[in-house]
Amino acid sequence: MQSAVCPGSFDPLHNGHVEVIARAANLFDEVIVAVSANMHKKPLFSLEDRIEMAQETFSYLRGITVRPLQPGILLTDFCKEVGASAVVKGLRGTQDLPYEMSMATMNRHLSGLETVFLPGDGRYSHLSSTLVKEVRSLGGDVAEFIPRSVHKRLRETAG
Ligand code: COD
Repeated sequence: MQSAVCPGSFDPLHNGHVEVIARAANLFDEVIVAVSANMHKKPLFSLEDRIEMAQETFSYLRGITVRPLQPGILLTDFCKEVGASAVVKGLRGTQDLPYEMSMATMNRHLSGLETVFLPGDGRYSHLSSTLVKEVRSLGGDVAEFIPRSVHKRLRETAG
């Protein structure tokens, strides 16, 4: 059985993430969505909320589970613990490549862990969690960019 990890902060999850993770589930027997607790900035949503939103979003897809990526844990160690042979990352465009290449190369040097890059769908290439939060905080409508469970919680959070 081939398992892969899709890691991220997912603060919050948006449709660019969802599309890449759903495609990863077509390539691997099992996909583990690893929700990172370790963020440099204070997150808008707690780790528990981010996990719940991901669980609600992916509940209709087979082979996807959601787990916390606790602070102080290397992604390579997490992958070993859950038995994953690869990390799957989405690329919005060439701007993502330098940073993602550094992480992929570091992970391969650390433990032989491979990274599979999937080109993000052009419909979502403008999406980032930061932009979704900013537009929402200024009163913009972000419903078409995020899963329903995220939209519900954003409304509760931001009024
Ligand atoms: N379209 C397609 N894919 C997208 C889009 C989009 N519009 N937006 C984001 N993505 C993909 C990217 O591949 C991104 O990496 C992933 O979704 C997650 O996005 P974010 O923004 O939620 O996640 P980040 O960048 O905050 O996550 C960083 C990690 C948690 C992956 C990273 O810090 C990490 O691996 N941490 C573990 C500790 C560790 O091992 N550190 C050393 C790494 S070498």
